Parts: sequence; structure tokens; C-alpha cells
Amino acid sequence: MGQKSSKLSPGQLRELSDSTYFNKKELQRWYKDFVKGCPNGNLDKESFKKIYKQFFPFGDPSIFVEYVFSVFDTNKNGTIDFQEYITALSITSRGNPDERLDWAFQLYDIDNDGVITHQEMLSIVQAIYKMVGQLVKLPEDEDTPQKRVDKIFAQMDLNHDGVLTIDEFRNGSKKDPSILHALSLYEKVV
Ligand SMILES: [Ca+2]
Ligand SMILES: [Ca+2]
Ligand SMILES: [Ca+2]
Repeated sequence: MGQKSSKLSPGQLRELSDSTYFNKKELQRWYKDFVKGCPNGNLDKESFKKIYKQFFPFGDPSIFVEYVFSVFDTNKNGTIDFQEYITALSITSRGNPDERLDWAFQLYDIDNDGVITHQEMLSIVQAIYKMVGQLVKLPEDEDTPQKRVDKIFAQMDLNHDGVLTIDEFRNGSKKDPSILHALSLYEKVV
């Protein structure tokens, strides 16, 4: 693959300004930066890790990045193209609360089967704790990933079946916005 043009075509622009919350001018600017960082138009996992590493120099974001990367990479081909990138950015930075929650749900629902298990949430929370390192002082009842996940499930798993559906997740997150922690961490990055 050769060097990509640093401008989006009129057709791509129209499509993306319809499907995201960015206007054409913003899209061109994002695209220019994207192509500067990824001259072949594809962001690979290693480059994605480097971006996170800049923001979390004292922690280890590598595991968290694996999970976030797979949410970005909607067609699961192992790289993030501009459309995937800007769509995720649009939802996480400008989406309405439900869109953001759905996005976060995808992050936690690692195997994509429509429910979040205790283990899935534990994996993500562990990855976040690893990434943040010792930067954040946590209250005593959530100072380990296990305690944090137990607390979240106690609040959210209304029918006590050990998994969270999208409805339980949505309702619970509205009561406890800190569940979107993963998302807000991500916002700092963009
Ligand atoms: Ca992809
Ligand atoms: Ca699942
Ligand atoms: Ca449940």
C-alpha cells in the first residue's frame, strides 16, 4: 500500500459527515492527522499501544489496548482504518449517553455474546488498574479489581443471574456513572 492522499474524497466526506457527529472541516483535520501518523491509512495495534503509553507512562496499558482495539476494529481485520477510527471517536466524544453506554458495553462484552459475565468485567477492570498504575487513590471497598467488580455486580445485576444484560448495564450506569470509567480514561487519550 502506498502513501494515502492527505484529503478525504468528496464522497467519503459526505458519508462520514452523515454517519458521525463531525462536520466536514473537522473530518478533514482528523484525517490529515490520521494519515500523518499512519501513512498507509491503517492504524495497527503497536501504534495504538504507543499512543496509550504516552498517556499512561507509569502504568502498563498493553492489555487494555487489546480490548479497546477490538472494539474500534469493527470489521475485525486486525487494523483500524480511518472510518473505524473516526466512528469510535465520534461516539465516545460526542455520542449521546445511550450510544456511549452501548460502546462501553461492547468493550466489557469481550466475547460479544450480548451479556457481560463477572469474568469479562474482571478482565477489563484488571486491565484498567494495570494501565492506571498507582496514579489513582481508590476507596477501600474497591481497591482491588475483584472488589470493584463485586461492587458493580451487586449494584447492577438486578436478577442475580451472574451476568449483565444491556438493560441492566444501562440502568446501573445511569445510577453509577463511574462504570464509564473505562470510557472516560479513553477520552483523555483523544
Ligand atoms: Ca478494521
Ligand atoms: Ca460476553
Ligand atoms: Ca442479570
